[in-house]
Amino acid sequence: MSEQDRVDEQSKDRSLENYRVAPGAKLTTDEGHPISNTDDSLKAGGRGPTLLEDFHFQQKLSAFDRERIPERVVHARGAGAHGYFQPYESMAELTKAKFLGDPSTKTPVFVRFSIVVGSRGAADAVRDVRGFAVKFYTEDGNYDIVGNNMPVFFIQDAIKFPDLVHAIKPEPDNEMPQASSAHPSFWDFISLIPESMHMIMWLLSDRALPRNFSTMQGFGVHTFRWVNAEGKSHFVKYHWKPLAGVHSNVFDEAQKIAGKDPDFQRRTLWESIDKGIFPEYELGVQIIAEEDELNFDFDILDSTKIIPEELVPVRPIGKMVLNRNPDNFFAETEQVAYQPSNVVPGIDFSDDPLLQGRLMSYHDTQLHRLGSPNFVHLPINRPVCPFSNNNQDGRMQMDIKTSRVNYSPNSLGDNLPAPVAEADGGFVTFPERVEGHKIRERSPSFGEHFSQATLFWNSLSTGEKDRLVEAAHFELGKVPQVEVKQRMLDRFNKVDGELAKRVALGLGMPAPTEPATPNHGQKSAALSQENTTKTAKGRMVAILAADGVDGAQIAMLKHTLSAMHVGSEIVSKFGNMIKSADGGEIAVDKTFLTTASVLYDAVYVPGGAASIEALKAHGEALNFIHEAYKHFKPIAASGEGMDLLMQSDLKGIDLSQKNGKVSDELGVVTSRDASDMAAFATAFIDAIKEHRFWLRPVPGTASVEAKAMALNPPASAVSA
Ligand code: HDE
Repeated sequence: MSEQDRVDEQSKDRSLENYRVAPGAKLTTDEGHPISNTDDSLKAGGRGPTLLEDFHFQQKLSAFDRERIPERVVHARGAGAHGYFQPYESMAELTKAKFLGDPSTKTPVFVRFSIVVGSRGAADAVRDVRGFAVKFYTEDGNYDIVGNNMPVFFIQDAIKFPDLVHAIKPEPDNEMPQASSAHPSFWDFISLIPESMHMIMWLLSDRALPRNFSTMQGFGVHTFRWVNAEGKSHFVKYHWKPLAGVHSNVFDEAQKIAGKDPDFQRRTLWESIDKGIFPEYELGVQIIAEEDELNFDFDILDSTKIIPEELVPVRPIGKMVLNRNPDNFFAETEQVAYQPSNVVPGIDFSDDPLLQGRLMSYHDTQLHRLGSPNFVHLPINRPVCPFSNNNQDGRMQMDIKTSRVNYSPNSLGDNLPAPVAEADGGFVTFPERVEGHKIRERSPSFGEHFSQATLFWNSLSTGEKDRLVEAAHFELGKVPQVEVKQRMLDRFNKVDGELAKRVALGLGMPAPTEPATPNHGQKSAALSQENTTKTAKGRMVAILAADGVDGAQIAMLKHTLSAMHVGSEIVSKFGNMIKSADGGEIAVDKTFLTTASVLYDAVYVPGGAASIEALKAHGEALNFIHEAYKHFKPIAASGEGMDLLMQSDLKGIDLSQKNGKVSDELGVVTSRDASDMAAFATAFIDAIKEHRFWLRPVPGTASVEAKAMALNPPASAVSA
């Protein structure tokens, strides 16, 4: 292929088909009138006024004027994907839900991932809770699990939700800050709501900075109910576990991603599906017998509590695969309407007061957002099974009903549509026995707020703890009011005394004088992300290169990477092509200007003396490697590539003595002697599987500061 052909090939838009409508499509009005000119409005003379009779102009502009619908009050920014769910085995023993009853059933799903606080145009990578909403299109109607990426919530009763959301959203006078909880009103509210403390630990942790949607867990949060064909009920909690492992960004990286590519998470979701690397999640359940409802030292109806996996193990029951991107963002991702009240026979609710409130709020919000009860029949919300009832008319009725019978009972239409008896599969609410006085109060069983926050803290690794403390320094550091910070320090002191001291240190405040609540010392392994699946699949590697690069080394590494479903891109100073040392040509995917280190999971520097000399001259290449190192990412270099690493300030790693075939020190994989590229590639893949190397002594990170503090604690860190 000639150079010109290559340039043409590269500049050709590979997704051109996506720009085309139906073959031979002709321009018409919405009513189908053929239109001869859509570029000039109808005027009285070339320089005259526009005429009112221009129906095409009117329709085009008035349709445009109405293109926006109210964004979601929360979870406004999201990204969707289609896929399917398939159970591993029949769950019929526990639920009569048909989509869980047969391992050969593949149920179509539409998933929407979201951030909570930011508006529709916010950046993806911000510190926030993520929504994880799944709509199953089952043969018994739609079932929605509208969950989050954290297993608990801030509040116990839905009546507090507007207060929480007002407090966390931008402040009302100046609408700042966007997509951030780091402002006074949020921390003021939180410092007055002790039940939020467990969730706050999750929000300050790495969980609030997921790397991608494909590497975050999902949780149903509430306790739900499953009912089997015999009418026996069990309580159930849902867990989505990503098969790509659970991974997060570090805060510095997340902030940079928010600027370099605000669409990072929706882009990686889209691109990985496009490339056939489908995000996969295992659905797991914790099953609790009805008789055990009251046998825990917390209330299973309290959404600020988890059920530790040591008490009730998570049983994997099936797999969800996301394998198709939406065709149209508005029609699908924006108009999809999830409702926790969408359940199928075999699934029911618990009395969790947070869930009970949601059962009303989502339907109400869809009526407002989408404007009519007929939102249910928009293509993305429409059930795939037949549906019929006597609901009538309303804005945008999408069906033309032909029967004159629109009431029940009726004799003229054989009393159809006929109610379905329970024995024939009709939904019947579980006949839970309920009694009580009408009171506005909270059960005493909802009264303990700190022990699971402590459990979470105890379960984190040293690095995870460091980053949580750093997050608290940042968040509370944005709060000028000393009394708010003081109240938060008192709360942290109820979680763990050391935690309170470390947070106080960063705020420059005295540690609480009250004795800390004694730490119960319990841990739960499932709460740390470090115990996650290790895989390289789906990761993206930047290959830094310039003219004179060793093309054979690149080819060899790329071969191994793609065999492991790891993507790679050539990053260089200028676009288009570079020449390899042997005279070949290599296409450049991105330049140092159009991409950044934070957008990759790992970096590779191939050999080639001229390439390395050129890269050394660009501060961008050194900065690229330095950032990857600072963000604990795998870095590899072969041959002369090592010389670039040696200039990149990789603190704590001495490469000068490494002259052999393969060495791996804290995720820096090198091979000065590049004769065994296969072994080198394998070592690099192993490093990529780890995702991050937290033990690197990176200056400026809390772990290094914590060590310094342990040696020489400043006076303010010591409680009186
Ligand atoms: Fe939501 N929530 N929420 N929420 N929520 C909404 O519904 C609400 C809560 C969650 O991708 C809204 O369609 C109340 C917990 C997700 O379209 C609204 C309460 C959990 C999504 C609403 C909660 C969630 C929403 C806004 C307190 C995890 C996005 C737009 C009881 C289990 C769904 C909309 C999507 C969206 C109300 C708390 C998850 C206003 C009243 C707990 C994933 O109806």
